[in-house]
Amino acid sequence: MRLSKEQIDRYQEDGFLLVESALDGREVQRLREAFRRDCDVPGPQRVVEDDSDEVRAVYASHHRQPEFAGLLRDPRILEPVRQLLVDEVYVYQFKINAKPAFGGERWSWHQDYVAWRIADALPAPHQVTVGVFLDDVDEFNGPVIFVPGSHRAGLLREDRREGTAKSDQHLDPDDIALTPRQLSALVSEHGMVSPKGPAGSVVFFSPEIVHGSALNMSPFDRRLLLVTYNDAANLPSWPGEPRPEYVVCQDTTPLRTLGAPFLDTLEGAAL
Ligand code: HL5
Ligand code: SIN
Ligand code: MN
Repeated sequence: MRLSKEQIDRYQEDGFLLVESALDGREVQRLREAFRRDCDVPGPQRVVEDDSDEVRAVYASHHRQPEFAGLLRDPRILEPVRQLLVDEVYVYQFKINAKPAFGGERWSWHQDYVAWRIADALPAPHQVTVGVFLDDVDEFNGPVIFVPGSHRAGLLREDRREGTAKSDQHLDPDDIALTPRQLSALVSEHGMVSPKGPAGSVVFFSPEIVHGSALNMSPFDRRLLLVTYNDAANLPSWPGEPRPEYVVCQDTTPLRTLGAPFLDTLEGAAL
């Protein structure tokens, strides 16, 4: 899949771009099964909600489940990323936010690049994140809300909240949340948009765009897979120990695109 010039222009203008139904139902089914398996793997990569033992997020599933390892090299995902960013990219971070029915909590308003600058001294915001809808997303199950154009507002916060961090390793958006005053100003200028669509839809977004999402009180899960690609010439320059491999991938070898959709490649390999 190649993006048109119009789609690229829209991404540059708005800071995000939705492509509906990029993956089909069978593919989504396989990704859900892989996620279910991965939720049973104990370890620090599995993050639970504050007030329950429901899974909030799982990191680095592509290291354990071949479906995800394939998906991130799928031409429908990796080719657009190269068009939007640069030819040589690798996966910086991979996570799945579970947001289950009747309990998935909110994700506070934030800019992703703020986290990566603080935690990894990532030199520049040369990333693209791809969100893959593992469920139908509507206004009820806690869609991600973007402030279109806010990726051009610069870095809106430089530090993380002291003393109340949920984890030593990953940052929760709560740790770098923007203030109500900042949000009000941005939203009065730009408004808000929440891309919705069937499972298998894909949203590309900028590391600087302001985004967040409300809790899910609907009877429908909203599992969202998020792959962040980084420019291979923009490596973290943190002077100390890097964060663990599950939060920030250390393999910075530029990725090669698969010649076919990921399931074909997976099934071909199994023959
Ligand atoms: N959890 C990420 C990290 O790198 C940061 C968040 O949505 C991305 C803010 O620790
Ligand atoms: C969410 O899952 O709603 C939050 C996504 C993100 O912060 O990237
Ligand atoms: Mn985010």
